[in-house]
Amino acid sequence: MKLYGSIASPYVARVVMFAKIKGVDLQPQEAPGGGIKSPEYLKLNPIGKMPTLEVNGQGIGESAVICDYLEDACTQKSGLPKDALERARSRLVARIVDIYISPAIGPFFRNMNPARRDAAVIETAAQDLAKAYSYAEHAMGPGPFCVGATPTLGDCTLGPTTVLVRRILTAGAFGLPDPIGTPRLAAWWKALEGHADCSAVLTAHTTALDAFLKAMASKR
Ligand SMILES: N[C@@H](CCC(=O)N[C@@H](CS)C(=O)NCC(=O)O)C(=O)O
Repeated sequence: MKLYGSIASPYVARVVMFAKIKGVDLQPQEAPGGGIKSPEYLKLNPIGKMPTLEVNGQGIGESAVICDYLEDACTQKSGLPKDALERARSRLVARIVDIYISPAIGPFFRNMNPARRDAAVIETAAQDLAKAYSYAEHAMGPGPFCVGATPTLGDCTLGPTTVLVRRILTAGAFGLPDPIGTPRLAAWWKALEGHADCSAVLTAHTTALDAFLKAMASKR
């Protein structure tokens, strides 16, 4: 089993963290052919995005599906809560990240340059993002993690995305309010940072993301 992509990507970091809480050490490596647009990589994953998991020569794309695969294939330790309703909550947090939080981040990336920034677009995206975080908070169960006393899929999905939001939109050029400003989300973040496996992945993700942002800024 090989995972392709960079830990700077929140989607790759999600898979690495999910594998880790399941007791599977899955370190991302450079895409075959030297990049995610190479013919070798596109053969495994024609979407041309990271991550891709290679299993027996076959490629599995999309981080959510890779996590599903790991949950099905690596059964020694589950990455989801035991109770069905709690499992649904954990999955719901992950889904909210994919269909509400991540799309609200896109406009910020397209408006990084202050000189060419569309203020109305940013205003709408900021409102969408705040709403999306309130949906995630509503989906959470009793904590301190998304659901219960140990990290599960929801944490692995929301965690790296929150690093990105805090790095670029809160501490970065946009000055948005901290997405973890409510007591429940602040307690969730503290739990994540205090968990050895989660915090190791968050640190690796943050370091790689900072290097990526620095390289991007020097190109502008
Ligand atoms: N829905 C995909 C999104 C993956 C994604 O957007 N990855 C970005 C890196 S953060 C990427 O590969 N971008 C390259 C591109 O779009 O060309 C997933 O969950 O895996």
